[in-house]
Amino acid sequence: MQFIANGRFGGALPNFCLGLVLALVPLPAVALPLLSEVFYDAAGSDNGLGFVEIYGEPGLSLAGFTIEGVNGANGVVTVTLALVGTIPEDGIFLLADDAGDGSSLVAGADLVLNFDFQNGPDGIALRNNSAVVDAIGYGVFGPSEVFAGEGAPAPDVPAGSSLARRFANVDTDDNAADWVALTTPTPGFAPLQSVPEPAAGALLALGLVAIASRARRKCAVR
Ligand SMILES: [Ca+2]
Ligand SMILES: [Ca+2]
Ligand SMILES: [Ca+2]
Ligand SMILES: [Ca+2]
Repeated sequence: MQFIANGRFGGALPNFCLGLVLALVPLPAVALPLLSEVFYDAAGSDNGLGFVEIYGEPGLSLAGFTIEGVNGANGVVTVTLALVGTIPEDGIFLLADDAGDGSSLVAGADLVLNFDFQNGPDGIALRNNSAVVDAIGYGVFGPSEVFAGEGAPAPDVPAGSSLARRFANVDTDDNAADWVALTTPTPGFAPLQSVPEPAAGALLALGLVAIASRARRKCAVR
């Protein structure tokens, strides 16, 4: 921010003014697709009950995308699942575990493959070819263990509970902040954070511009 150093403020911009400048910078759009829920430990046997939800732009082809299980004990990838198909109209793609006969006990699956993610500390990653697009690590990781998630780990949840993103369209790249335990898993459904209506957004922007112009006058007086 060259103008701060060379501008008429003659050095540091007062924090108050800097805050307003930052407030006027639009927030970046969240990069999709994202993992939106994982269910790795059903009560009793997990077979046919595990699932991974992916939230994305409807119509996006998942060719080249994979889901990986990462062992928290040593970082070794325990399973790689190649995704097939496209994100459906509702934005939620549901990958469910094969019960052994090609079907799953999870209703509404978009894709059935065979997997059984481990209980924590462990990790699940969404990749697009070699790039990690999104990842979650859950549980308490010891010093010699490998956290393959983002930020700080999400908690390990008891059998029967899932881990879900608070809002499927919000990703701060901190698993501890973004994910919560659900005592009742919700395969195929996810809450979204609403974006302001264009009218409300415009009013908000106008309000910020008015505040900023007042602040600019105030800051320039110094
Ligand atoms: Ca279980
Ligand atoms: Ca299975
Ligand atoms: Ca992320
Ligand atoms: Ca869900």
